[in-house]
Amino acid sequence: SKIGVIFDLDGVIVDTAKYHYLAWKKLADDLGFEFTEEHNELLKGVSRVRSLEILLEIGGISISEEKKQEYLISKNEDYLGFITKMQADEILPGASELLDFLDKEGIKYVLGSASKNAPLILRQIGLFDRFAGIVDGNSVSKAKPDPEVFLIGAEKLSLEPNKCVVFEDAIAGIEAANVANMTSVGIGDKDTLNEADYNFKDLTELPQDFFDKLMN
Ligand code: B16
Ligand code: MG
Repeated sequence: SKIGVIFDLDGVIVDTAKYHYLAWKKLADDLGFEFTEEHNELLKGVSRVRSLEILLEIGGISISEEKKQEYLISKNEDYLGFITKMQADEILPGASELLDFLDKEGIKYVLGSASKNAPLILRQIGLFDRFAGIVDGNSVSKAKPDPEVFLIGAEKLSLEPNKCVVFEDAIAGIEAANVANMTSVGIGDKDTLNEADYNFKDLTELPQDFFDKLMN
């Protein structure tokens, strides 16, 4: 029977985590504490507001709501400085090939990302028009691991959740897909993403017949 695919953005289609890191690190520098790449792992798949809270916890800093709003704006401005320079050559290995394959097979796909900048990033890399729908940080009220983002994705695909296959690089995203009763595919470290139904190091590792058995 018919299936559909929901793609996470950061960590699956592009590596924007490195730009988030640079922008958050600048804020940490300004606030006078160290923010490492290891710390940055904690922010993957997490919303912008939650990311700031985690960052401030790491620095042991407590600030007013007003200051928080100010930092959220300045971090995003710095981040935009990086992503407005992104181009198609930043699409991660295997992603374009997979979209081509899905098009050929007539399998529809939507985006399911926590990022409010997702439409901009997809335009930068030339993939915006390929998706049957975009669900991003602007369209949800509850962040992953809440399944909301993927359940809206299923609606956009006009499919039942158990007919949806989610590609995710973050633990919170795999959790969200599992709670939604979807097939979860972990992209990245399989020990970290051990709750996923399937694991692949990256999208180039996906076997040709991967979708065949899911369609029965
Ligand atoms: P923004 P994804 C997530 O993207 C990132 O992994 C996460 O680090 C970021 O905080 C979040 O988007 C929000 O991004 O500040 O652009 O709204 O993995 O869900 O595609
Ligand atoms: Mg991600």
